[in-house]
Amino acid sequence: KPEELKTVQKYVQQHYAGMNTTYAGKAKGKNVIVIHLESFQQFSIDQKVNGQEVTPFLNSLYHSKDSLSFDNFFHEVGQGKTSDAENMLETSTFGLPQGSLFAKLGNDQTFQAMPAILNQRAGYSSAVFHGNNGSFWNRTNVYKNMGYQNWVSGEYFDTSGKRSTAWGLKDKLLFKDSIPYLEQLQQPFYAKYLTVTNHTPFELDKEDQDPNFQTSNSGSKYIDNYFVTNHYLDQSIQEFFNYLKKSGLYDNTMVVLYGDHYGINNSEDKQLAPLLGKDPNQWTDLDTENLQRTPLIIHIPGLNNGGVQHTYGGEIDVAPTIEHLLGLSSKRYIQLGQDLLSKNRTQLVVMRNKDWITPDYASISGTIWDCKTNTVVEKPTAAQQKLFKKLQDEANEKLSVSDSVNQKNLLRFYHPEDFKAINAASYDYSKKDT
Ligand code: GP9
Ligand code: MN
Repeated sequence: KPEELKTVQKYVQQHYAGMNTTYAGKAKGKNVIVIHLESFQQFSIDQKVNGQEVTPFLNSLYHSKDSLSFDNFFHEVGQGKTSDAENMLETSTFGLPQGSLFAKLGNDQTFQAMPAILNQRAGYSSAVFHGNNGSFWNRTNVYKNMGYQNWVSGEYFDTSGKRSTAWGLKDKLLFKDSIPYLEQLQQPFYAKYLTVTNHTPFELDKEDQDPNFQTSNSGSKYIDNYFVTNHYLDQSIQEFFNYLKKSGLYDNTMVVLYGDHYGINNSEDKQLAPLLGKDPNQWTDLDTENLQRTPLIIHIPGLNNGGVQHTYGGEIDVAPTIEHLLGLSSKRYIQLGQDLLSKNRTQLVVMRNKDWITPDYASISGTIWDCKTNTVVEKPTAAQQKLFKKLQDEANEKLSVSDSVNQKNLLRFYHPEDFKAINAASYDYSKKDT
């Protein structure tokens, strides 16, 4: 066992935050559907344009008492964008400091990821549904190494002509055309949907646009288009929920929805500001950082005691949260996140570039901001200096532990209880004639 792995194990033991007994096991035995909302940011939740809600259905899920929703949840991706988000949700480790982990290491990496954990601990089958080519972000190789049983990518669907945008099958069609495959999955299942239509440059054919929705006139075509594809994404989710209810799957399924990263680049911030009720001339780097929130909505039919949670967390924290909701302890795994529902968690969100944010302060490119006043901390007291150093050290440590795990492929040497190593060769994703 290498020395590095001992250091990692010690870190994980020391940072294990436990679970929240009010919610642990609340989704035990249920199917899990993770819906990756491409480029969908928190500011769109409850946002109105021309007096109209942009995403009325997602808003209703967000506010449902059957949902655990998070309003201080941040994306933590690096250059691997979607693939970094996926990596965090599946493994509770970060992407790489440069490039995409999926692309750079995905061929040979030892993963102890959600599909395999849920399969081996609780008999879940698994599948990913996506409207783009299977090879994008090296997914075919990565998913085999993660133990995904089914990878239903663009090759499985009719993606011709107006059925697709530049990024693949349009979301409404993805949900609809996936149903025959979804219905073949043995329950309980762990299924992931990667949407694509709400992807920059947010272009959508007229006939797919809701004639009753009038978008903004912000001066930025990205922003105006963004609300149009947000609205389309919202309708696609609503249609999928209608199917889940009609088929009866709904009652026995936990649906986890999350935004993978920003869609609106900071070059558009000044045009966005008025729509968010802000003065563009007063826009700060902290305002930009605050926009890195993406929604996380965990919808558990019948939960009844959910609500909007204000804890500060990020994508790294989702896997242990899901495991605990399913009644599975995460303690035995090398997972760097902390259950978002735990009362003992540290509210320090670490970004891939070593920036960080807490409820009180944020570090952005080495400058410390006071989150309450939206100003730079010009003259920190001795106590503040000590605190900022402690937070930065903690952030650096978390990233370096993650990098050591991933860059040295340390999980090769780690054998959690009841976990059998994945044999990638045993998965065949080619489309079979049925
Ligand atoms: C491509 C899609 C987009 O298949 O997942 O990835 P992104 O460009 O957001 O990283
Ligand atoms: Mn993405």
